[in-house]
Amino acid sequence: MNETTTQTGRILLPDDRYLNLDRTLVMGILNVTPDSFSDGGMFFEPDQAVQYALEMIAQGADIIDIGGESSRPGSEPVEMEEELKRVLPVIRAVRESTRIPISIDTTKGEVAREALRAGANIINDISALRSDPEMAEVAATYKAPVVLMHMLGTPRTMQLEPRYQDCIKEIRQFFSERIHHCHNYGIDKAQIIIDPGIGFGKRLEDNLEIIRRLEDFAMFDCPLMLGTSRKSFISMITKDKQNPENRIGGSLASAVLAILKGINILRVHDVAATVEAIKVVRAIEGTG
Ligand code: PT1
Repeated sequence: MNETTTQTGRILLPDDRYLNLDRTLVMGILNVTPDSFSDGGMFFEPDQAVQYALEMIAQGADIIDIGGESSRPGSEPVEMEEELKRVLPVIRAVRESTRIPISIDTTKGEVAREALRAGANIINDISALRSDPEMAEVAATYKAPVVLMHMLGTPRTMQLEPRYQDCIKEIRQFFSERIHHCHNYGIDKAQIIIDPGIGFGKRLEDNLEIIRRLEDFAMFDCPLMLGTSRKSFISMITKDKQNPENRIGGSLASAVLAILKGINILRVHDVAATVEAIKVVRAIEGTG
């Protein structure tokens, strides 16, 4: 379909369903963190969270990404008990009312395990299985697809002084090493999604180069995911005075570039707008 980036085929879920990769999939963000009112909403009440998930599904979301630990620049880690308390009721409630594939955004093996038991289907680990030595085992045991995201440092410190000799090359080496790690734990190559980690220990120029050169991650034959939605690099360009609500146009521009390059999964706040963009791009390309 596209001559550039990514994978066709499918991602197999633990319940034997699959995600078809013949078009760009939209992952809607459902944050259950106290600092998230401007970043996907503040959804502590399971009822409200389900409501919001259903809205995103109605707008065409293919996956709902549920996370209880913020990973924005400067954010502090959350205790496991607190994280479990935030995400489990929401996962259960979303699963009770829909069959939508759910990803759990966590770096903790125990949180991933409990989330999968509660009805989640995919592990989204911003540390790419480095934070918790048990995470690979959990993924292998449950045969859950895993998102391996690149991050330089930790959320608390990652934006203090990020530096690369060659950003793309270093991220590629990182993916090679992490895919090898997965292989050692018996995680099937077809279950691995890679994500270069926009905003995670990256300067503006690094973020832009990653999006410009998404094709350079096609060599792994893994589905490629990207999260640019409402991130601060957009404000650095548009000078929108750091108001995330003003980042929608910039977010959509970056999404369209990624769609043109054949990105497999986009992680976004603005599901309706992104789904429309995908449809229009496909129509223009003659693939819709
Ligand atoms: C992402 C992602 C994620 N982003 C995956 N998971 C966040 N796989 C959480 C900023 O610069 O891109 N991929 N989970 C959110 N993290 C950030 C990072 C939010 C940076 C905001 C910024 O504003």
